[in-house]
Amino acid sequence: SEGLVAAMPHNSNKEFEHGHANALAPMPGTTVTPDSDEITASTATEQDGSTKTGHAAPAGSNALQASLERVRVDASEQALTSNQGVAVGTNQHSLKAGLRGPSLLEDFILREKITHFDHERIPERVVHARGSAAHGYFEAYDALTKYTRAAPFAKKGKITPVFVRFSTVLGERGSKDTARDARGFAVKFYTDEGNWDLVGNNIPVFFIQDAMKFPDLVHAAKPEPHHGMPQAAAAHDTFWDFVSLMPESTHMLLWLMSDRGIPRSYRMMQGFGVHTFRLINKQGESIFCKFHWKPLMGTHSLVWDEAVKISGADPDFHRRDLWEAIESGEFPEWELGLQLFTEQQADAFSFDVLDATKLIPEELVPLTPVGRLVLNRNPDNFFAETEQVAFCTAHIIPGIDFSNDPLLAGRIHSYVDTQISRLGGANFHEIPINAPLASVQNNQRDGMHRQALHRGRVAYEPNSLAGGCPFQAGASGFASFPEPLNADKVRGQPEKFAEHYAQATLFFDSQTAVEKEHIAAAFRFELSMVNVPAIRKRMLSSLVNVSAELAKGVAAGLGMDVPEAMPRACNQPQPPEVTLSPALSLRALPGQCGIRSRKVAVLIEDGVDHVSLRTLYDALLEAGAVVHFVGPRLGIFVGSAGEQIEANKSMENAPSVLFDALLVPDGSTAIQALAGHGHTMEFIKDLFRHCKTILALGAGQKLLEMAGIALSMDDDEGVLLAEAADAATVAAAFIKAIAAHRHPSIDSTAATA
Ligand code: HDE
Repeated sequence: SEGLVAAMPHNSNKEFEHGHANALAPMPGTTVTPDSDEITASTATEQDGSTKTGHAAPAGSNALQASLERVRVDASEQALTSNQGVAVGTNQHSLKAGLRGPSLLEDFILREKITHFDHERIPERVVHARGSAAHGYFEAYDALTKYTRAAPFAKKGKITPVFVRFSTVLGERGSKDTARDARGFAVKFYTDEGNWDLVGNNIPVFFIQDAMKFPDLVHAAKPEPHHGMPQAAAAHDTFWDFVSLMPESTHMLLWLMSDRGIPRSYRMMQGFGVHTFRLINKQGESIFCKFHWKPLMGTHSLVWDEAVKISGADPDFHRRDLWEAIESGEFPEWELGLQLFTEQQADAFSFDVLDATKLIPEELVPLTPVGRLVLNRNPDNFFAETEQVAFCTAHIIPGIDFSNDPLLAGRIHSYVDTQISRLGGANFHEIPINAPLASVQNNQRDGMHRQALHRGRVAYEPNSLAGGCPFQAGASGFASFPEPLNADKVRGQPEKFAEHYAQATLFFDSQTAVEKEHIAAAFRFELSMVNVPAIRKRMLSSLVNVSAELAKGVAAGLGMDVPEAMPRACNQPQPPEVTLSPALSLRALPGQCGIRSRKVAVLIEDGVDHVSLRTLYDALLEAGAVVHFVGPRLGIFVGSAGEQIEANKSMENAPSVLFDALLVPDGSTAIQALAGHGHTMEFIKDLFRHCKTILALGAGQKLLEMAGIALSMDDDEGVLLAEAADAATVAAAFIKAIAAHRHPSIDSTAATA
């Protein structure tokens, strides 16, 4: 009979990476077809529509692909050459005076190769060093011209190419993906009016209110400077010393200690622009705005024990997840929602909208959905694209403007500045991944690594020799909102900035019981890694202001008494408008994506019942899941009626933390054999402990019993039991249970397990 193998679908957009012959050809433009009338801008000096950096992409193809296509390199059927294009005869031996003689200085081929190698590394990002990225597009649901003249929102259905990079914050470039940390969510829109970078995080607030404190925050959070530890972790003295002395960080700490700090996948996180921005329409009218990305797959997280184990089993967990999903045609998608509010509304809020440690509850200003973001193509080259992409908050376009958020002000400077040292000079905008699709014309010249060949003798304005070109765009160019200002020059902050706890309390109170437990457990773990007792105590005294319940829980876990509350900077804050916000709880936002791309492990051994397995396998594939056959070793196993089943994973190379669900098949010989392997019990127990869905068929139920799982739990939605004959009927329940992500009824053990 036909053998069972794990199905590995692939992304037809990337066919050439799966052995397609014409590897150099650009991929078809069907996924992103920019409006041809909107990307036709040519330049004053060149009318030839070439695809040089900064020039218009040919209409009707994927604009972003076309702009990168000119730099794509493919070596198939090519000879090896030096950097000067000289064919290299042998790549094995250096040039020597005699076979046993000294190597010769004239060996330019060796020297070029080694010299280039010596300079392969560039500085990593100061923060957000570790990241993963993908190409895609943004599609506007409708024209948003009432509020903004920004190009991506110009009309219904408008497509704008994007490049999106997700990242951790604290770890170095090679650190693990599943650290407890905030995640970066940076989107570069290649609009036809220039590049717009929306450089956000998966948490809607930040630690500090003023850019002045950013270097202090990062120095405190990064590995301690004397011994360089810990890597990719905030669980150490200097971080907690700093934040316990900076009560404004409390709200962000609550988010970070919640399960949001350990996302299941980049595809399952929200994104936030964090700061208040302005939208400006053609008439020059402005409205305040906050940007929110919501994943279609729902927002899901790991549990701590799982995150710790994944970091050992697969430090690239999130990178691999994103890559594999896109490669298999499961294109992740987010909806962009805006919170739009007027200056008058803002003035009346109990908090200041210029304070990045505060969010605007969705109950106060609901989200207006305006478009969707789809990621549908992996980069060709990690370094050229993911590493060299330069996101800068200063990159905004007509129709969007900054607010006076003092944290944002520092960012507007910092990002451009940091690229200059990271990417080696002021021309980083010419690196293909950073080059706008819109035409670039100005009188800036020269600098390291200049690519553009500016023609003519004019590099100044005003001029008459070049007919005044490039000319000022006037009303169609970027214009800042003319906000009237009449103020003293001071170092200080607005009064409402002094209130630090109301929204931390709102966040905590809005969580479900399980989420609250996880927050307390995370604080307990982090503070248990702090060696100086006074720091722990200070942090606890701050938590008393958030919630007595939380402070009590954390203190008990540390074997400490609850201290006095930390004195507040603001004793009579304005009462908050919202005291409960379900949108802040992960459990309140169900996914809509079923089980597409979810990973299901099937334990196999010789003697498994093939018939029932095939039924479930087909049902799972039909529902879009990725099924892996996990054996005590790789290779072929033989089913009870002689069928062949190939294990593509082993319990050794793929422990159960890497899967979303488990199917234990029927077949008493197989179950007996599985019971004899060292990894089996751990595999099952971890899945159970992490509250994921398990289905055991027939004899497979025995294995659960041996792993200490009480079969009386069979009415629990997370552990399903059935006879092999009922495989077809139980399939739907299994799929529904996997879609629930985790099962709260057994969840409370997870954080502490
Ligand atoms: Fe960043 N941040 N940041 N940040 N940030 C950087 O820029 C900075 C802040 C964020 O995938 C750096 O290119 C300052 C908030 C992301 O390439 C640097 C301040 C938010 C990324 C920098 C902040 C972010 C960065 C390091 C306070 C969420 C990665 C390398 C005033 C809204 C982008 C680089 C990518 C990266 C400075 C605070 C998000 C040093 C000075 C708030 C997603 O310029």
